[in-house]
Amino acid sequence: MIIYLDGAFLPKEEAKVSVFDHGLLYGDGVFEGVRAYNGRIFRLEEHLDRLYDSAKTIDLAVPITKAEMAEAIAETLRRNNLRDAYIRPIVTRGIGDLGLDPRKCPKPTVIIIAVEWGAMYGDLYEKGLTGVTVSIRRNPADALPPNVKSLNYLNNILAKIEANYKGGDEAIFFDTNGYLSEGSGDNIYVVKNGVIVTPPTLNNLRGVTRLVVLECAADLGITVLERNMGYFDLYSADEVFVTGTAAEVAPIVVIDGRSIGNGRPGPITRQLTSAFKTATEQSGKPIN
Ligand code: PXG
Repeated sequence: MIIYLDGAFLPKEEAKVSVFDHGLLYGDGVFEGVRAYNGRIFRLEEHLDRLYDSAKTIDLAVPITKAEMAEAIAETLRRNNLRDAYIRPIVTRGIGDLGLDPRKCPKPTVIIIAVEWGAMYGDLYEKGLTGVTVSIRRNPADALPPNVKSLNYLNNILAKIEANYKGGDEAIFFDTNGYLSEGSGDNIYVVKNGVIVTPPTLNNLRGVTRLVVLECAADLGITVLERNMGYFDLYSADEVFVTGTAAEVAPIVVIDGRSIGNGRPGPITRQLTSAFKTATEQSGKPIN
């Protein structure tokens, strides 16, 4: 496995970061999760825009341009002979001292990891996932905005731990106002009477998959509403599904022990799963 690290392509064993890197010491940095399907990088531009916007928000100057990052990602895939992959670009604050002041970190660290990747949930796409609402709230936008895809994912990890203990496949977050937010690593949607409803993106991550799925819904003539929702909307839904680069489009058929709709993946979720698959097959930036 070859890793990109600060302009060099290194074997995994040699790709090492300092213990003084603030990415490690403070979770000070940003990342992305990108997929390549059949030799093409899916929605790379949107992922890079979000990476650089996340960095801008935390006042981190990415030391290479978006075009250079795009080429480094493609080259990482080439050097690893990957055509279907999950790609993890990371930019950390870089090496500093044990204080948290980022002014002590002159040079951000840039890392790109790429691994072979198939479906995340395996046969669960057919069966559907179980979701559990968690007591821990999504971090509010006026604290650490969920739209910053930062290296500090403890909020999400705590939600995942709670879901693990409660025996669910995915954690479902509410925000500090009691509004439905998102999953631990995916955006959430409720289908009711043929209409898709999804939360606005202040209290969750503006997912790239979300963007694509909303385009697919428009193409299919399905109405999508963005509005705040609560427990009522979730438990009384006809269908619930989540979307993400890793999860793609995944049905949730049980939440907190209650069956959603008839307890099986619903027709709108299935249509979107299929439309999304077509999108991944028909678009993307060629690696070569
Ligand atoms: N919300 C959060 C909190 C995420 O981390 C999404 C939504 C979906 O965004 P995209 O752009 O991928 O459609 C994510 C995705 C995982 C994992 O293991 C997921 C993400 C990052 C790291 C790991 O499921 N991000």
